[in-house]
Amino acid sequence: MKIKPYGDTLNDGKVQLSFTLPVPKSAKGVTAAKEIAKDMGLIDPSVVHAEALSDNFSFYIIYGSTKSVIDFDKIRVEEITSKAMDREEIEALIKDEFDRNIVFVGASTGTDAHTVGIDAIMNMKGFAGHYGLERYQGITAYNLGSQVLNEDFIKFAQDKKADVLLISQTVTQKEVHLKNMIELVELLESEGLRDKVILIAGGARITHELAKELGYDAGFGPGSYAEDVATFAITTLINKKRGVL
Ligand code: B12
Repeated sequence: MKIKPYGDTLNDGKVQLSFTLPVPKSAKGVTAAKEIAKDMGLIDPSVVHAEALSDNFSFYIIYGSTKSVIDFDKIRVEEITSKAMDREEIEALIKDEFDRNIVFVGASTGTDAHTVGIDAIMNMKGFAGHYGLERYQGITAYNLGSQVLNEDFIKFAQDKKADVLLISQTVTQKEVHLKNMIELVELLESEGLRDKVILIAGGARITHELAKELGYDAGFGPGSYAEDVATFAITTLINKKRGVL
């Protein structure tokens, strides 16, 4: 199936684009923004919003049409397709399958100061009506907060005999998340720990596909909740125990 973006009528190719230019807001700035959009291949771009950010910077929103069409059927992505269990089902599964608590250790690692994402997954009160892992019977959850160095994270996880490691990465500027995520995998491998844990990453710009590429077991993006993560982690642990993985 061939698809293209649309705004008003199907296949009209309408897209919206926004960017900042390092020039004052002016008629010349608006024309420059339009020229850039044309140069990017937009047909009939129009600047629908222009705003001064400061004396020397201005912000533009542009509408236009794109010629781009893609074959949706040819797209292949790795995604987690299994349906998440609810908290009670997960708790019952842990009780049936393990005679101990499953230990999750999580943090926003490296220099990343964002805690809201990892808190949403781990905190007792949870997020958007979904309780966090701390609430689950059969799970011991340690949330180390933010700006936790990979070395310290691993040391803590080792001390607690963690089964599941949860990494949150929000800042992606200059690909700092990639460097940090790769470093963690390398450190785990050098300690001989990589295969002993389930390694899961999450964050606004993390996808399952990216996480897999970087050597993680799974990745979760916006709109994920504790039960998604717990379902994946517990079923993977059970499969490992049974030698299925
Ligand atoms: C709040 C916030 C802050 C707060 C953070 C407070 C705190 N205690 O967390 C403060 C003010 C400290 C802050 C600082 C900075 N911020 Co800030 N911040 C935000 C903001 C407004 C909201 C982020 C948030 O809380 N989202 C809500 C949570 C619930 O969503 P989430 O993180 O996506 O989490 C969900 C999923 O992704 C997933 N998930 C997340 N983590 C994990 C982990 C696991 C294991 C799993 C399974 C799932 C999972 O589950 C969650 C629930 O569904 C965003 C903009 C925005 N509107 O998104 C900018 C934003 C993230 N910040 C940004 C930036 C640049 C910064 C700074 C670098 C700014 C600066 N120059 O100083 C600093 C960071 C410094 C540093 N060293 O990290 C940029 C990041 C751009 C980029 N991609 O790199 C954003 C996008 C703003 C922007 N548009 O520029 N920020």
